[in-house]
Amino acid sequence: MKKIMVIGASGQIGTELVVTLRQQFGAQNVIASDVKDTVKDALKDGPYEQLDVMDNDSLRAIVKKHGVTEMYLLAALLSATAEKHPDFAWKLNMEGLFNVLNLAKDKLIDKIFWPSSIAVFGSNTPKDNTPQYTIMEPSTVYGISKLAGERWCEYYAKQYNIDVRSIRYPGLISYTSLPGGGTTDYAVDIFYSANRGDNYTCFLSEKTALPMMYMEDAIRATISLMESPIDNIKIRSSYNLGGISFTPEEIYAEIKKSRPDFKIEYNPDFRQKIADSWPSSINDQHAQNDWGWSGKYDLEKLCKIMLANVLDDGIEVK
Ligand code: AKB
Repeated sequence: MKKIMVIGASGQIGTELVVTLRQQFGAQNVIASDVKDTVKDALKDGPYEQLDVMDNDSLRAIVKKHGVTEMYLLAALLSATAEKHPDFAWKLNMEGLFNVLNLAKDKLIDKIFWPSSIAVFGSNTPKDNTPQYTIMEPSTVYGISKLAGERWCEYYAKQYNIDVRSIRYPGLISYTSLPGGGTTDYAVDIFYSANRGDNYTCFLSEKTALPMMYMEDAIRATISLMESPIDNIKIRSSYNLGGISFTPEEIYAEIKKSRPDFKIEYNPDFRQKIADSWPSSINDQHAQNDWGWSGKYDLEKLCKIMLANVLDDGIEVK
């Protein structure tokens, strides 16, 4: 019997992932877990465990208590916040991963999902249609932790025969749960301003193209990767995932079609340097070939859904 645990369940990806996993595998078979002691409404229909993933003893006790077989580890500090707290970001991002990898090494769990990011690439990486295998050289704390994490995942997979699977997420766009501390967060924030009727001040410049993805595509990709037959998983570091690439200027133009009075100005801050070091678009041929990946959402579809739903109930779910 599959028992899934999601660590970082209150975050942007975690909330939607838990909801979808519970629909597919049953609410009682998906244990949501987060460092937060209050449980979000969206997570209240199944088990919840308050946990700091760096607390290895508690992690192991919870895994044994529920007989967890699969782990999705989402707890991490993202790019912008990690630059402000480099020591803590390294500690959380790496210790959390080792604690979970060692659960599989000690045969307490069978399978792991761990998210990597486009942040593993750096300014010497080819920017357009960035291939799976290329120059990496990340220049952010977050990117360094993700690249190191990828190497460790592959090492554990090869040395200890562990089934660990991973995706290099682009910027993720969703309305049920806010992102926090990322460089791509502008592409979510902008919809809140548009729907409130405020002007938006963008922290990236108008021409900064970045790979992005609507959350439903990201969740589908994640579960599809995890459910694929083991022989299909050829890459044990992390799979490139492309999504759609656009600039602030382009998303603004798309939003303006439905909100003609909406205004934007550009005031790039420290996050511009981070964005400049990342690819503009990603080649995900390996994900397509190995486990049949294909995305469904383009910029137009994404904007329509976001505008229809952001602030719809007047509540921002954090
Ligand atoms: C961030 O901006 O830090 C994240 C990411 C691309 O991994 N959204």
